[in-house]
Amino acid sequence: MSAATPTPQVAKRGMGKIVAVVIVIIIIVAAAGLYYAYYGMSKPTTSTINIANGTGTDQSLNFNPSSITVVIGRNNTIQFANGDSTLHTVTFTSAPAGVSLSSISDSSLSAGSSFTISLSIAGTYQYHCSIHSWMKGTITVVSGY
Ligand SMILES: [Cu+2]
Repeated sequence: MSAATPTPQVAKRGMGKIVAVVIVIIIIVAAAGLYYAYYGMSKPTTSTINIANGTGTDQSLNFNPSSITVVIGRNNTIQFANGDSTLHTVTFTSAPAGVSLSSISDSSLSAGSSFTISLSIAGTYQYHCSIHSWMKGTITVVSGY
């Protein structure tokens, strides 16, 4: 009679350890999920529009990409990077109501330099380089999901 008593207690201690391990695993998975939700998906990133070397003389080249869609709060900070050996401009010709075209344009983007804008009003933006007539681009800004 008395010898049978210890067996259930040992089994209970074993279960307690398994439950503890499962809880720790759940906490680790939840923490990893939160980490990726915050840093992996929500962290805003910059969209880059490149001007490749030679764009100022080769009419088959253009702003790259010449057409992009960005999402407010996610990637609506846009950097224009002049990788060419000559001066370009980023001159906006149309934008949604309330946006000042001159405030988002750069009339003198020198070789090797870049400039950055943030477009926070949804709509279609069109721009070109005032020096090279074949250089034209469109940016579509949409609301975050
Ligand atoms: Cu140009």
